[in-house]
Amino acid sequence: MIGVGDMVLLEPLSEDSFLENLRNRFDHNEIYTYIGSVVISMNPYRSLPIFTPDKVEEYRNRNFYELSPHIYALADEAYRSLRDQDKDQCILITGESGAGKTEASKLVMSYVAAVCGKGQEVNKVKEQLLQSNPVLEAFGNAKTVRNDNSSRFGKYMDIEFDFKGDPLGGVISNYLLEKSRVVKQPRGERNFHIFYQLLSGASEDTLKKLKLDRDFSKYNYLSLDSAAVNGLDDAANFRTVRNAMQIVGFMEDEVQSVLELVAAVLKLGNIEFKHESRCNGTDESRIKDKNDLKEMCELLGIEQSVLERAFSYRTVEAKMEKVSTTLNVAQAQTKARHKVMGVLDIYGFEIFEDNSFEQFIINYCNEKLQQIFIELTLREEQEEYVREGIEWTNIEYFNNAIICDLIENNQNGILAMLDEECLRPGTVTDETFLDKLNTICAEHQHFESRLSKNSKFLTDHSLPHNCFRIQHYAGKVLYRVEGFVDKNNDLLYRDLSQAMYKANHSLIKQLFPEGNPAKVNLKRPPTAGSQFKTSVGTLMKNLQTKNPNYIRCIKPNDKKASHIFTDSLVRHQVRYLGLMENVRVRRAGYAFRQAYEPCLERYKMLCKNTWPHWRGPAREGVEVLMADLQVPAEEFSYGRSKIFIRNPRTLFFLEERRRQCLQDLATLIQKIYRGWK
Ligand code: AD9
Ligand code: MG
Repeated sequence: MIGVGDMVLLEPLSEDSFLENLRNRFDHNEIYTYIGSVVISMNPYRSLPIFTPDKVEEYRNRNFYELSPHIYALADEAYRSLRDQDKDQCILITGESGAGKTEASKLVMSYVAAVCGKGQEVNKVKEQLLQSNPVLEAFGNAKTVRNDNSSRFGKYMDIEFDFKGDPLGGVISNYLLEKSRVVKQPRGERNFHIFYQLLSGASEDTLKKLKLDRDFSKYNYLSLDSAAVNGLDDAANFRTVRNAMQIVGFMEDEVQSVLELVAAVLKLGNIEFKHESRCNGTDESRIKDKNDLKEMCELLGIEQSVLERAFSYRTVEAKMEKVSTTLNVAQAQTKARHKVMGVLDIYGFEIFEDNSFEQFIINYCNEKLQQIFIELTLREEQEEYVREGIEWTNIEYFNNAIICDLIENNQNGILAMLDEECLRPGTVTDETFLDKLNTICAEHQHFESRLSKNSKFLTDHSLPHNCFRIQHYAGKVLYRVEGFVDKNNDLLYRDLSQAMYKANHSLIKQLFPEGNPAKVNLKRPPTAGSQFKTSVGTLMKNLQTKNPNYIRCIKPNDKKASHIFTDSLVRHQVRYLGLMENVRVRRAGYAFRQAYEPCLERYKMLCKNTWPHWRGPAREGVEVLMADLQVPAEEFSYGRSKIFIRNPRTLFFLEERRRQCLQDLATLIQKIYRGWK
C-alpha cells in the first residue's frame, strides 16, 4: 500500500501530512483515499488501467476496507446495502469544476451496471441508463475555461431496482441549464457540444437536409477562437450520441426533429436586425438578410411571415413564459415502491473572471450540497455521540448555513430580493436590484449583522460599481449584476411562443405549449431563481431520506494536466471541503456503529454463548460476544442503542471471522451431503 489508504489512520495528523499522503498516493497513481467511508478522488487527467472488468470482479462483494481504496468499493457497498439491507442509497459527488464529478458518476453507474442482474431485459435497461450520459452531455455540457467537458446543468438520477437488485429503470431530473450559453460564450469557451458535433460528424447528406455548412465560422453562435478542443473528437462523438439516442429510445424521425431544431438555432443566431424609426414615432426592428430566416422557417415548418412579424413587433401586454417545470423527484418516486439509488452530479463550484446569474445559481447549489455534508457528516455524527451518551470532545468546523441563508432566506435573502425586484411594477433594472441589496444591507440591522458582520456579503468600496461579492465556502466570488433581472424573469414574449406553436413541426410545437392561444394562462410563472430554490430544496429533502455515500473530488492542478500536483490548490480544496474536520471527527470518534439487534444477529455465530439464540437484551448479547472474541476494550464503546467501533480494522476482523465461519459451515454441509450419497 502506498502511503496510508485511510486518512483516519494517518500518524501524525496535520494538514501537511494529509497533503503529503495525498501527493504521495497521487504520484503512484493511487487516486483514491478514504476518510472512513468517504472517498477522496483525485483527478488523474489521464486514463488509468484501474477501471477494467477485472477490477470490477476484484471489488465485487468484498468488504469496504478489505482492498485498496477505490470508487468501486463505495459503489459496491452502496449497491449491496440497497439490495441486502433494503436501504435506499444516494451517491453525493462534490468538488469544484473539473474535479472529476461527472467521470465519477459514470464510473459508479458502470460499476453498478456490471454487477447487477443479467438477462436480455435487464441488459437493455442498463444500456439505456448508461447511454443517457452521452446524450445529456452533448446537449448540456460545454468547454469552459475550467473544464473541457463542463456540465452546465445539474443532474440527479434515481436508478430503481426490484427486490432482487435488478435495475428497472431510472428517473433523471435536470436542474437549471445555463441557457444563456447558446447565444453567448465567454472568451476561450464553447457553445454546447452538440453544435460542433453535428457540423463535424454529420454526413454531407444530413447537412444538406439541415441546410447547414460544415464551417463553424459561418455561425455567430459558435465562437471561433476556441472551436477545436484538444483531445475532443467532435465527429466521433456525434456518432456516439446518435447511437446513444437510438438506444435510449428515440425513433429515427425524432432524432431528425431534434437535429432540425439544433440547425434552426444556428440559423436563428445568424439573423441580424436593424432598427428603423417609423413616421408615427415608433421604432421597429427589421431583418437585414432574410435567407437564414427563410431556412429556419423551412426547417421548423413555420410560415415566414408569422415569425418575421413576431420578431419585429411586441404585443405590449405580453404575458410571461410558462417555464418548463423540473421533474418533481418526490412525485416521481412515490408511485413505485422500489429500492432506489440516487446519483447526484451537479455543476461544480466555479469562479470566472466574469460571474453572472448562472454562477450565482451554480455556487448556491454547491453551498447546499456542502450543507448536506456538514449536516450529515459533521453535525449529525457529533450529535449522535451526545444522544447515545458516548464521551466525546467537540470538533470545531465552519458551518456554511449562514451563506445558504443569505441567498435563500424567504424575507431578505438575495433570491427573494431579486424576485421582489422582478415583480415590482415600474422601471426595474439590474442596478435597482443592486441598490436594493446594498440598501437593505445598510438599513436592516438584522440583515447587516447576519451578513456584513459575518462578512459573507461584502460591500467594501473597492468593488466595481455594478458588482456584489459573496464569501462562499469555497472562496470569494464577485458577481456582476448585469442580466440578473432578465435571467431571473426568464420571459418569452407571447408573439414568439405563439409563432412557434403554429409550427408544422411536432417537437417545436410541444416545446411551446404556452403559445397555444386556447390556453391563455395569465398567472405569472415562478421566476428562474425561485424555481431553482424550490427544486433544490426538494432534492435536499429527498437526499436526506437516503443513506448517503460521499465522493469528494479534488482537482490537482489548474492546467487540466496529468502528473501535476499543485500544493496550494489542493490545500485550498482540502480546507474548504472540510476534509481535516472530517478526519478529526472520524478519529475522535468511531468509524463504525450498529444498533445492538442487527449487530448480534450478524455476529452471534462467532460465539457459542450467543449461538444460535440469545435470550435476553441484545446489548448484553453483544457484550458477551465482544468479551468472548477478546476485542480490546478501547476499541469500542456501548451507546444507548448502538455499539460504536473505533477502528475499521476491528470491523474487518469481525467480518473476516464471520466469513471463515460461513465457509467452515459450507464445507461441513458438503461433507455431510457427500456422506449421505
Ligand atoms: V464540472 O463541475 O461539470 O465543470 P466535473 O464534472 O467535476 O466538472 P469532469 O468529471 O468533467 O469534471 O472531469 C474533467 C476532466 O477530467 C474529464 O473530462 C477527464 O478528462 C478528466 N478526468 C476526470 N476524472 C477522471 C478519471 N477518473 N480518469 C481519467 C479523468 N480522467
Ligand atoms: Mg461535470
